[in-house]
Order: sequence, then structure tokens, then C-alpha cells
Amino acid sequence: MKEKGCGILGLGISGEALLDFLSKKGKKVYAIDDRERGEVEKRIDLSRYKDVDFFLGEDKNIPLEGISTLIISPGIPMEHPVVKEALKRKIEVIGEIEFAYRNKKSGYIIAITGTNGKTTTTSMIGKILERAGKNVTVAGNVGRPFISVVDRDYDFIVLEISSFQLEGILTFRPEMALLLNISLDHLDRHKNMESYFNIKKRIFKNQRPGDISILGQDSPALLGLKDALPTKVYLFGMEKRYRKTSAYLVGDEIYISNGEREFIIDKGELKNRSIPFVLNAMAASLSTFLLGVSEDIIREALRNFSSLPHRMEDVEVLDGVRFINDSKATNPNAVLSALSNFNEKSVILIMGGQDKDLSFEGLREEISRKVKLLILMGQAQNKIAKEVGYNNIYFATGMEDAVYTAYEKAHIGDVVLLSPGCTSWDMYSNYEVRGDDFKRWVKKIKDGKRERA
Ligand code: UMA
Repeated sequence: MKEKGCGILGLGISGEALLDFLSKKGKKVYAIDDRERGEVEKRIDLSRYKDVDFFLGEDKNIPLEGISTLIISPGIPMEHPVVKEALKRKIEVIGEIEFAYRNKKSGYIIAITGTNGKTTTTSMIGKILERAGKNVTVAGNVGRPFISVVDRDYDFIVLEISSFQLEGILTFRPEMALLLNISLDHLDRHKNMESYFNIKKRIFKNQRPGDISILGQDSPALLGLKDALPTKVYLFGMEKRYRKTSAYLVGDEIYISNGEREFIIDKGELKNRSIPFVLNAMAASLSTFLLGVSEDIIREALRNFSSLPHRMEDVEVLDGVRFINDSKATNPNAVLSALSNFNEKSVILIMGGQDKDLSFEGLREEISRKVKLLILMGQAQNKIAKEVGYNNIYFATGMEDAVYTAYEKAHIGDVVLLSPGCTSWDMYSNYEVRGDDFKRWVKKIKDGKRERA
């Protein structure tokens, strides 16, 4: 019988990083993906991994008896036939985060999850700690697998963790965990709000007394947790509502307190003053203040922090019309947050993509107030049209049509906002490619390659 080794299921970014890690360690590896070899090789040069046995596409003759642990990528659901078969045979199945955690050298872990704002908050925390002179790395759902950074010693490891990744953890224990907010998302995978919430709560599962938990108090579902966790719990939100609220807003001033000392950051000091951005800044300030970073360093790092690409990213102003790329808005709640920044009837909103079994009905009121034209594209067009009940809709054939139509219909002072409320996977490989495509067509207009009809 072949030597017992590790199975890797999924050969995307996480799978490639796992291949690199395990090959360097000289482990026997069995790598599996549902895509055919040619497809997988568009990203990964498989010839680099001479000792790895690959099972790709239809080839499902996987020698599971040779696998002691099966490590799955975030995108692999627990219902995947290979996972089911492995579990039946009592093979340990864990996610990439769990595997990386078991193999990490050193570093205090700060893990950030939530429905929206995870990447921005994670990056802000990374920047603040960097400015404080700490040896810090930022990884996880941000696009850099945890396993690719475990071979070095750090003071801090800041990890963005998705619900998909939380499904595959067993012993993963962040010393500090943040659950920023929760609203409906990923129902195609997690089935209902209850199971989605239960998965998100797993971020706290292995925390011990003395560890720190930070909760966004404005999501009602999270409040039940505030007295239930065994850790030191801190809350942040729009106002000081509870004993445990440590970061909140009064007018334009953001208050941050560690229980002993308090400091204030003026909203005006931030490059982006939208509510979601301010809440992210609050969570990042609170977490780093609790870790002993000085208020001057926090303030300085936040002053220099610009919005990340694809999150309310200002693209261009053309003929007085502002184009904004919010491609990262992959659920209806993120669209609501985006719209909250604008005046009545000033937005031409581009939505659509692949639906995640989420309802768009919650957008009805805000769309009828803020939007003057709704442009829909992608697989979920008809569903969105039906559920938002709006009467001024244009069905676009794709991004080019959407951007040009928006440009033609817009007037000075209007905003053209790409905030899809859906995943990109029906038309693009990810939200970044979708956002870049939006920017490409806007740039064509700017360069004069297309003019108003
Ligand atoms: N695959 C199968 N069978 C399946 C599903 C997938 O074989 O049933 C294979 C695909 O053919 C592909 C590979 O698995 O080769 C893809 O794996 P993956 O979907 O886990 O993607 P990765 O490239 O490994 O990227 C993942 C995260 N992707 C997802 O969770 C879908 C990335 O988050 C993350 O940055 C990366 O790991 C590093 O940690 C992206 C994301 O969209 C940004 N996340 C979702 C979100 O933010 O909403 C959760």
C-alpha cells in the first residue's frame, strides 16, 4: 500500500499554497479537483509537483485508504462527494485554516469575520500594527492563504476568516476574535440564517477566558452573545448603548475606550466618511487600542488609510457624473450600506450576477428613494426585478451595455454605482475581475472611445 499522506481537495489559491507547503515538507500528497487538468493548469503549473498524485476532472479513483487527513479549500461544501466518502471512512476532514493553524510557528492571532467589512477592517488592523513597528502579516480570505505565511515567526497574524473557512475549523483559536456584523449571505451554501449564524459564531468556539471577543452591537443577532461568551467581551456600534460598548459615535466624534482610558478620532480625519467605513475604523481602533497601541499611531494609520479597491472605490468623474466601483458588494445588505451614502434619486445603480438564494425585497424602500435608474445584468436579473418591485429598470446584456447605458442616462451630479448584491461567478472568475471590467469600460468613455449617443 502507498504511504499514508494528506489529501488536498480544491486546487485554487488555497490548494496551490497547500501544495507548496506540503511538497516542501516532503509529505505524500494526493491532490483532487473537479476541474479537468487543462483548466487547473491555467493557474497552476502542475509539473512543479513531481511527487504529487493528481486526481482531476472525471478521475475519481482516489486511494482514500492512503489519506490520513483531507484538507479542503473554502469553496468545497461539506456535501461534496469526496468529503462525504472520506467522513464515512473516518478520515479526518479539515479546512485550510485549521491545517495552517496547526502548523503555524508563532504569532498572536487576530481573526476577523462578519458579513460585510471584513477585508477593510483586517487591512486597517494590519496597517495600524505595522505602523506600531510590529512584525505583522495579513492573510486569510483577503486572498492570501493562511498556510502561505505559517513558516515564519510574527508578533501578530491578522486573518480575515469567511463563513466557508469557519466550517472547516476544529481547534483554531484566535486570541482576539471580531464578529463585525451579520446579515443574510451565502444561503445557497449555508441554507438558512440560523445555520449561517451558527457557523459565524465558530470564530469564538475555542477561545478561552482571558482571550478577547469584539462584537458589532448594531446587528441584533449578535447581542445574545455579549453575556454568553467566556472571554473579555467588547462592543462597538453607532452609540453607547451598553456597559460593554467601548467604541461608538457621538456626532462626528468616534470614541474609543479600553476601560481605563478613552480617546477620540474625528470622522473628518478619515479619508472615507461613509458609515460602513467608520464602523470598520472603530473596530480596528478598538482592537489595536486593547493591544496597547497608542492613540497617536492609530490615528496616524487611519488618516492614511484609503478605501480598498472594489469597495466604494471612486473611479472617475466624467461630465459631472461620479462612477463608483463597489464590486465587493456581493449581498443585498452591502448594497443597502452603499446606497446609504447618497441623496434621493441621484443614483444609477448597476446590480446583478449570480444569486445566492438571498431575497432582494429588503432593498425595495432604499431603491425607490435613492435610485433613478436600476440597471440589471447577469443570471439574477429577473429575480431582482421581481423582488425590488421598481418600475424604472433596464436589462443590460453585460457590463459594457450597463456602463454605457448608465453614462447615457446620467446627468451632472448623478452617481453611477456598481454594487451588484450578487456573486460574480456567472460572468467572471471573481469580484475583482468584475470590478476591473467596470473600470475598463469607464476608462474607455474617458479616453473618448465612446461618446454619448
Ligand atoms: N472546486 C472543486 N469542487 C467544488 C468546488 C470547488 O473541485 O465543488 C475547486 C475548483 O475547481 C477550484 C478550487 O476548488 O479549482 C477553488 O477553491 P476555492 O473556491 O476554495 O477558492 P480558492 O481559490 O482556494 O480561494 C479561497 C477563497 N474562495 C472562496 O471561498 C470561494 C478566497 O476567498 C480566499 O481569498 C482564498 O481561498 C484564500 O484564503 C474569495 C471569496 O470569494 C475572495 N470568498 C467568499 C467571500 O468573501 O464572500 C467567501
